[in-house]
Amino acid sequence: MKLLFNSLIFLLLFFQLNAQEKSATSLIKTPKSVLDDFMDQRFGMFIHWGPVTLRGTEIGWSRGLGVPTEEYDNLYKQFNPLLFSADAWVKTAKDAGMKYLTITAKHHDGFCLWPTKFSDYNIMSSPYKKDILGELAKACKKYGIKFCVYFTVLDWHDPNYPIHISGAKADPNANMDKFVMTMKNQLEEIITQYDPYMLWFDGNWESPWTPEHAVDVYSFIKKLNPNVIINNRLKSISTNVAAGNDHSILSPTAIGDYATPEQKIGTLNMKDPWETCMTICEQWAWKPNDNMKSLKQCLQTLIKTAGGNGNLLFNVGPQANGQIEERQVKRLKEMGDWLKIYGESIYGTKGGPFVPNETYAATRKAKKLFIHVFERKSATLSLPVLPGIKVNKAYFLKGAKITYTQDTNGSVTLQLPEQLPNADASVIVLELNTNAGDIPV
Ligand code: FHN
Repeated sequence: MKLLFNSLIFLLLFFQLNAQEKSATSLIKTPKSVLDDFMDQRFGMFIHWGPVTLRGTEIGWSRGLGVPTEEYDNLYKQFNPLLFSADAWVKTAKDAGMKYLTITAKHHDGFCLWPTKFSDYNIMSSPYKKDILGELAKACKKYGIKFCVYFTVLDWHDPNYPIHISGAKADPNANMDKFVMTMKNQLEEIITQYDPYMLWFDGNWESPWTPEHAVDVYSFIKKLNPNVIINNRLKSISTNVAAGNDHSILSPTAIGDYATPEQKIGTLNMKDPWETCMTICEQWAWKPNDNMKSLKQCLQTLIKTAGGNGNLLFNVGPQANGQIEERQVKRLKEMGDWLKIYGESIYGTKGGPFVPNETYAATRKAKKLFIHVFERKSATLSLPVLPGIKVNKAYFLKGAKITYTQDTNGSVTLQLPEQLPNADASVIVLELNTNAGDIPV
């Protein structure tokens, strides 16, 4: 009898999971041409911002854990970023060489940076009373930057979402159906009013959020705009167990277009699109005297990400007054200055064919192979074998010729000058006798 009961349970689970996967596989896919365009952009600005910047603690996570919940939930009454300028933020992104911008429209604390009709907990209830999303969308259009939106599927502030503080038990009086309805209404506002290029979902690891919700919301979005790009954080694996809910890979059961390794550079992957998200400092939201990455760290993160065939979504946390810290603006400008000279080796390239390492990372486009050299460990740099490939020319991008040898099995040895052209990352171009994209990884 017990065996019969267990087999019935197994069959029920099997058919339910099967139904989920079937419904997932029948979802409208983002056109490959749109995804290819996204991956060609290579570099975007991530922005985590909200009333919590008045405390300098982490957005969402410090609510009730560092900042008392009552105090946190009333910060919006003092939030008045009079120095906010969407043009200044977007110009900072453009000057950094960034091609898209992703703003936390709603993070886990539930505060909305646009005048949503479906929650009073929004920017119009603050003293500032201006539509942050609308201003940024307009400025992005003006400067040719693609406007993107971060949206959390967990909202510890909304009484209809069952978990009200990170780690707390689910509230039986909450109403998930109403919560998902509000989410869909808000996503419809965002998609129809601001036309985002990409939606960056987050927060899919808590138990109230199920794969069925993910399929439902994904399908809803695609009916509004089949071309909007969606990351893998509506549903990244077949269960929503937080532990090990690794977003770094695009699992077969994922719902969404690309993987999202966080605070680490993804591994070389020529099959599945991916985008590393990383902070320029340590905290996502602004923090006083936070440690900021050096220019070398920033550039090598971008280059190793591109070398892995991924994008970099690089995060700044603007201050409560609405300004991005001057030192962060300066660091991003330094990245942009490098990209002004060497951007050809990043934008519109493919990663590989070599696995990025501490000495170099490779990208490729047409018959060019770009070798980004991070440091001169010796007078020569030997590259892995390039079977059947002939190097016709070698030179520094925008610079001098390079002496090299290539032996019969195709391995290449470059002679490096005493002084490399750029202390953080020098770019060597190898012009090949064939399309570099065809070289097997
Ligand atoms: O909990 C969030 C965190 O605050 C931040 O938004 C990052 C950005 O990718 N995502 C979640 C942690 O994985």
